[in-house]
Amino acid sequence: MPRFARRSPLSKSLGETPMSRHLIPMALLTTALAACGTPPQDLDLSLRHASTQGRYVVQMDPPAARPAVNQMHAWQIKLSSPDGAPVRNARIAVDGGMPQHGHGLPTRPQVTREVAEGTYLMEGMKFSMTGWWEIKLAIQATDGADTAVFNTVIDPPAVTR
Ligand SMILES: [Cu+2]
Repeated sequence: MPRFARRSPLSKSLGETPMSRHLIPMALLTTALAACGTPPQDLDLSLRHASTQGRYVVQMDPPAARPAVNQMHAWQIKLSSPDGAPVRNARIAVDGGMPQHGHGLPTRPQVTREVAEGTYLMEGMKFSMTGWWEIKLAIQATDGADTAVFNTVIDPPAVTR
């Protein structure tokens, strides 16, 4: 039991040593929290770009309603060749996480089917907190293996009355 545990709240509020011992950790914690919630200014938020090695053009279509924290939702992925032809029969694996927090996705999203030529359904997506998330795709298709990374920022819910 820490020795100051028996002291009255009054003696703590007078700024005696036991209280001031907490000041430095609290300051560090505050700084860490501020850094957590701020995505980099130059983050590429484009939802359509070439895959890492340029084999494909990948377009991510988010759900019509902005994904809210802790809500399962689905995206569509449109895969085409650099000249714009839909890429059929691809296998796409999904990974991701929060680079600033060092954790992955809370679920294991799957690309379940090709809903139209070159358009794939990614189900089981969930963001468990606000902030910067990376979505990483590993693509296997006729023109070879490639990867693509997208960034998305989940905003805190709007204040409502
Ligand atoms: Cu996080």
